[in-house]
Amino acid sequence: WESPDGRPIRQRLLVVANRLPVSAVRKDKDSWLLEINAGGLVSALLGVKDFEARWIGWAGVNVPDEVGQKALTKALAEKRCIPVFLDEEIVHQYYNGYCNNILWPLFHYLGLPQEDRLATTRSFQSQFAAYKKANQMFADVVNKHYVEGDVVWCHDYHLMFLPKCLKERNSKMKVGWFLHTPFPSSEIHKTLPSRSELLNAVIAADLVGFHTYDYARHFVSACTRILGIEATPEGVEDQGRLTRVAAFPIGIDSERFIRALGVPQVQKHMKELKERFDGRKVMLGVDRLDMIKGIPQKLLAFEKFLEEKPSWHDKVVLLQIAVPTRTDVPEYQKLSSQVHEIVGRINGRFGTLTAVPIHHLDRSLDFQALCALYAVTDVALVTSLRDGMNLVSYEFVACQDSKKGVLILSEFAGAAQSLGAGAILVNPWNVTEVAAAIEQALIMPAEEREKRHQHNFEHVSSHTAQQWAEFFVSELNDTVIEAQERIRR
Ligand code: ADQ
Repeated sequence: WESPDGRPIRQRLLVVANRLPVSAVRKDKDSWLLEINAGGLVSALLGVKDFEARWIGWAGVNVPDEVGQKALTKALAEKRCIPVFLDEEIVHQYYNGYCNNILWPLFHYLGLPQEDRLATTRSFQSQFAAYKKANQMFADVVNKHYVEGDVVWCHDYHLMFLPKCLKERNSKMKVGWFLHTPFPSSEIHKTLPSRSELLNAVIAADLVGFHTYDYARHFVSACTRILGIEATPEGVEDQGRLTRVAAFPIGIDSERFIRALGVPQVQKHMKELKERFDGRKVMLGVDRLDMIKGIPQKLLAFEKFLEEKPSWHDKVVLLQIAVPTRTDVPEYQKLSSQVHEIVGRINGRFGTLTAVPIHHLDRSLDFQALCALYAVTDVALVTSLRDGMNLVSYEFVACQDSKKGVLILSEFAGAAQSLGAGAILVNPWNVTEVAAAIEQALIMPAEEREKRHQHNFEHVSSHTAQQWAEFFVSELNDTVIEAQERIRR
């Protein structure tokens, strides 16, 4: 194996995630249009030194025919991606059902869905069966492409069963698993009907990683309390076999954001935004439209601030960019209506004929527009009710080196543990506290802003996505070597 620049490759890295980092659009029977979704994870993994990464995952489209599957596989191979084909029923039960309707809300402390709690457990059981089946399908693809010595890195709550499927077939495979969401308190995890099976499947991995030490601690507690196995200083031990459990806080490719600010198109955007909002302080929210992001709570806090501080009415604007997700799910449709209703009410109450206090956009922004927005913002508002890390807070900090704006950050986002000293930390459920934080941020003296920003900027630029990935992979290698040495002793 050689890297694209001809260097010899020590090891191959198989990255297994539910979704491949590409969008695939079918052009005709046997041709596809592919676009790589540039994001933190992609650039982190592409940049991992001495490894060649391949992705294995679902392309996000249903391809029922063999001709289409063959053509897509071939096109993806050029992007170093390998598809797992899931049919509509599996996607419905595994992805929409077990992953997004059960695990996602549970891991964010929103509980299990009512109907599953009350009604028969039939739908829960069939969704869990589909989850296991889908994980086995991912394992089959990994096994097909695995070469001895490869490192296999499984990602997120969609693939908690995968480590077990892989190790059952090949106990020597180096398997790591990383969770991008929080891992909740063991008291929450305990409510899940398949609690033990899932934990047992995860600890089949050699290394299990989380964004924060707290999530790792919750996971270890769940293992000791639910499975009755031993906690050790390194992780958990079951019948003499150690699974290492540790925190690996993710970062971003900060250089990519900093570089973008120098691009003429971005500077043009910035100039337009500055002119558009001249004389007003700009506050910004960038979130996926998801209950965990606390968008209604953020809007209520802003409303309270405007209610209590009338002198600010025409001096501040909140730009809330919320990309819709899971739009076919009734709970998400309800959230969207609720957000629109609150925005309408606030703009009706505090707007004038020429200006409104909130600009709410229901869509994604391209990278350059996003960087320009981050750069002209005075105060960023991240009020997640729970969030594994929250990369928006990192991206904002990366783009603020000249403005030195203020970050208001939920204490329930993983990022609070790394950016807490520079941000104003808030409890997003406490609307009065967030309203007070908005005022504190808007009037903060330049010297304090600079000090806080410096703290955060140093963190964001020195804890990058690439380092995160390299650290995880090297720890996985070391963990396996240590385990082999222990066995030999
Ligand atoms: P997400 O829940 O997606 O990720 P986050 O970490 O904030 O949350 O990342 C969102 C990404 O989407 C950011 O890169 C942001 O720029 C982009 N984005 C969001 N809204 C956008 C918009 N309107 N237009 C354009 N881009 C937008 C999950 C977990 C997080 C964890 C990450 C990484 O829920 O807690 O930090 O994975 O592990």
